[in-house]
Amino acid sequence: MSLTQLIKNLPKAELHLHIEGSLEPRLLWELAQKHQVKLPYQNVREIEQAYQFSSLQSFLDIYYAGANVLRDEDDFYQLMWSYLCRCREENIVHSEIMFDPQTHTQRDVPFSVFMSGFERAIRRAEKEWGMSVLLIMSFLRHLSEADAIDTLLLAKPYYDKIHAIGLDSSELGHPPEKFERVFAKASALGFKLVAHAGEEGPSEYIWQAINLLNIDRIDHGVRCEEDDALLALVRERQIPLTVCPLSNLKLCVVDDINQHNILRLLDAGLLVTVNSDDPTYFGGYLNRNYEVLEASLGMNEKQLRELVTNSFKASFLEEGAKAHWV
Ligand code: ES4
Ligand code: ZN
Repeated sequence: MSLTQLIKNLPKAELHLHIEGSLEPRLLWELAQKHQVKLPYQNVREIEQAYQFSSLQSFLDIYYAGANVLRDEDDFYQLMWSYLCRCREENIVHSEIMFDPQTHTQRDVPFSVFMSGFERAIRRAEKEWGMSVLLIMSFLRHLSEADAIDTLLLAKPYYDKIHAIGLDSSELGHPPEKFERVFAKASALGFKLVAHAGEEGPSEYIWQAINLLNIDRIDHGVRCEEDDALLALVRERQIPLTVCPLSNLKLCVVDDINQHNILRLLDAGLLVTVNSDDPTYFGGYLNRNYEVLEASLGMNEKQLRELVTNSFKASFLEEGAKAHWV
């Protein structure tokens, strides 16, 4: 069997996926028509052509503009349902999905609207093909910690639907230490913790995420290689890294995919995983991210199997459920 076929056939988990980043240009276009939202694009092709970025910020500007077409319960249902159907096609049996409540509450779209849309799609996928999903509520780090605390309070009626807390958006200038108190509160409430760190930000932000936020997993984290002591710690503690190769390429975190360090980190014994981040914006869902590793870095079958096993090991599934996959 070819490696491409094996990539498709192996049951996989995805641990780093922003649901707002799975909005397809076609759905974006249809929802803009439905709600009469004015877009700076004349058709779906122009939306696709706008997906050219040179930095995290240039991407985020388009990502937040795109999310503005999500208005009612059914919009959030369609968004989640499309991604879950894609999971079925790609043999992603478990996904830990991030959503950004502040992107919606800031526009006066309340928790009740997006949570019910998400839940309706998730329940259907669980029932129809046994898909397993956990939700990660992510705070926008360019906003204040007080805003994150307010958001944590607003989410109270939905705590049983949320498994973990995350931290995303513009990294530079917004270090993890800014969110120490809200992460401590979330931990006391029993949530697992993750944070984006060491994507565009320096390795110091990874130290802070580990030492000040007490995270269970790092999103991206590829810049841990710049600090030997940090690299050793991440390896010893087996702190998982959710790496997103096509995202790193599109946002110019690496100049060339041939230079990506994911297989080097894997071979050095770190618990690294492959993920798609914002698949419609970065040019590929999960399987495409694995395929790129084969095509550009010469990933072999052993490395592929390790990465896939890691995706379950690093998940927040209970040990019994994990044991089924690893
Ligand atoms: C994101 Cl790639 C990335 N980094 C930080 N925040 C994000 N939100 C959505 N995608
Ligand atoms: Zn991300």
